[in-house]
Amino acid sequence: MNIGITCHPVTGGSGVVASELGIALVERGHQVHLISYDLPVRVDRFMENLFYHQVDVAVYPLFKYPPYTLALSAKLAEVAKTWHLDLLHAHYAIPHATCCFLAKAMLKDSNLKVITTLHGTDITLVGSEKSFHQMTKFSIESSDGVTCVSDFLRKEVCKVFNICEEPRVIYNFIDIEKYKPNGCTEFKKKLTPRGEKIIIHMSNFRPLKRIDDVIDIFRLIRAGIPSKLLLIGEGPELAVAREKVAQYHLTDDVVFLGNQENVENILPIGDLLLLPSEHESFGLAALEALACGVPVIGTSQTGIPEVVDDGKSGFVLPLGDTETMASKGIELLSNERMHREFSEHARKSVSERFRDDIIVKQYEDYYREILAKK
Ligand code: GMT
Repeated sequence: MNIGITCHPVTGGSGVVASELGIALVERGHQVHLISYDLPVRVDRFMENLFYHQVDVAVYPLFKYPPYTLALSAKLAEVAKTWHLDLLHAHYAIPHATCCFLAKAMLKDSNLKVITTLHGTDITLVGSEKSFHQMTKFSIESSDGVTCVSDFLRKEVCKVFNICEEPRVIYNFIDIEKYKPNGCTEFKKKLTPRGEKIIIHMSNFRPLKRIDDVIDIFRLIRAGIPSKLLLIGEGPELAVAREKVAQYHLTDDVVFLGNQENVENILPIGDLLLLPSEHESFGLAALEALACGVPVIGTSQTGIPEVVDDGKSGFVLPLGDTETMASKGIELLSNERMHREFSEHARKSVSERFRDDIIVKQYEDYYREILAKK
């Protein structure tokens, strides 16, 4: 198939999924065209059938805001026509599903299909906002096919937009050869000279990630068991985190790593990942940690319970219950046998349910199903 993919190219789960899907599809013999304003994250090598088309927005004094969505729509139509694309795959509803709809409308007589993958905040935050609600609903309903990255998100789409039949759940996926446990590295030895435990949080540091909770949980765990906290990522809450770490006198035990390209080299040194989010449709960070054999503590009112097996590969607990999260963390970190069992189960369940070859095939099958529709 000839496939066009458009996504938010910056660091963030939806961009990661979009580009890794593009690469995996090329490896399976398809031709993929990535279309965005920047090269999407994790596209780190040349591949013969992987193309990147940059969207440039013309500046004109009349435009207070550069019309990126119009430029993207025009580029999508141009690429679809020139390269005879079979379908456009939009990741994240706004603005991508809308732009794909426009591109298709511009190519009146083509058989081009549009598939939209909903990732989470496009529904739970952006799409729920009044000013975007109608446009998001319209764009989802105008797509030829719609997928959600979890059943939790599918139910949200039903609740928020009253679109209940259409979306197909296709989970996010992982390359288990890249994300794997690799024992104790030099970095770990240096970081934990007294054999402290390593706790990790990885996100884009937005308010919904509840960084305050991460630090509270860590403070309580550290009081019971010597440990260090590694914070991976950047975002608006980072300054708040630094302040709180200083206020609790935790500076020596918290390491701010910023954005990291190759998290598969860092995650395996962790003993536990914390993801106490308020909203989380899936939790790609949790999946990446589990594949590395790192148990996860996350929140129950999200899609995380579909990824983390409660009591087997981690714990899913109510939002804001930092005390229970900390006590479960201490229980896990102080019981070697329990930790080993959780770690083994994490790796096993991820490879059985979220391995890239299993999930990418589901996308291929779904593409074919949509292409076969009149
Ligand atoms: O987590 C974020 O804020 C980034 C966001 C995105 O769109 O890039 O992530 C969403 O999509 C990821 C990939 O499907 C999911 O793993 C995340 O759970 C989801 N984030 C939220 O629902 C908050």
